[in-house]
Amino acid sequence: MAELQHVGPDADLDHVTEIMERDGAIIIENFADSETLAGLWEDLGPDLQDSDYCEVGYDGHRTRRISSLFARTTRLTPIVTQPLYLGASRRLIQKPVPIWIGRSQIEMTPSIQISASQAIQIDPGQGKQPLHREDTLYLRPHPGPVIRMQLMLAMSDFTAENGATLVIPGSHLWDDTRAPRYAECVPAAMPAGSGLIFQGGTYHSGGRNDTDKPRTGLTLSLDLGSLRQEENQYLAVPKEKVLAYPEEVRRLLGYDRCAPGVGWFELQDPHMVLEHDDIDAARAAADRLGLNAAA
Ligand SMILES: O=C(O)CCC(=O)C(=O)O
Ligand SMILES: [Fe+2]
Repeated sequence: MAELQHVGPDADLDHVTEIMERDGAIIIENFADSETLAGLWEDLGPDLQDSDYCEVGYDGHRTRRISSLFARTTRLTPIVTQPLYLGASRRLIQKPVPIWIGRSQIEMTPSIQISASQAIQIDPGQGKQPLHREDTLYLRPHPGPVIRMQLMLAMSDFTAENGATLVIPGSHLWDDTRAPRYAECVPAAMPAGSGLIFQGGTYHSGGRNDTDKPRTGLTLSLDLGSLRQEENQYLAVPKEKVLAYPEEVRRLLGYDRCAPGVGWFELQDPHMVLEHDDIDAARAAADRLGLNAAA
């Protein structure tokens, strides 16, 4: 049975990208520092505690889930911009595409965006989740281009006994006729603060918790910028919360255009709505910066 490779946060991006291409998954140890992790517990722990068990069996009747994470905490910048996660995601998703505009052939590189966010607490007694692919959501054939990169950050230790995410290494390369089986899974056992990164096409599921303590993870997805975001970030994160993040994260939250032009507002770069109160000011600022030519 293939094992999941573990690397440290200083691993070489080429090396991590090669493993992601081969195995479809990797564990980055010390993904989050202890201060960030403690802050996430402070902001999200009480909300998780107050939430009810999920109603849908697939989500887990002994599982608590909270979403809209970018509104519940402002501490996700080092998580979503972690260089190996964002770096490998950019390399695998943002492949240049040759296009013709009239008689000129040019290459355009799509953007990347945050798609969904959840904290997931699997309580004692929760059974295994059905195996699935995250990118099934977009009903694309497999194998195919990488359109999603998922992160599962261990907020508590993940073990084979307490419901560590189950992963089938290499399954991102399978076609759609092959069914996933639990016998092929390996548990993403990792200490709190580690991050499991996996491709959207990699089969995985939540594991069974046979212990007497909950297992808590935080999951985020980065998707190809021209797809609709799984979680509606414009509804999930109020503008004042978006403004608490740096421009790189605001753009990842969807205030950006994907080349050649998906996501514009008033023919403008939508990030302008975060900088100016009215569209005329945004238009003037965009003109000054020459941004309108670059749709
Ligand atoms: O909680 C986990 O380990 C995985 C959950 C999952 O894959 C999902 O809900 O899509
Ligand atoms: Fe999943």
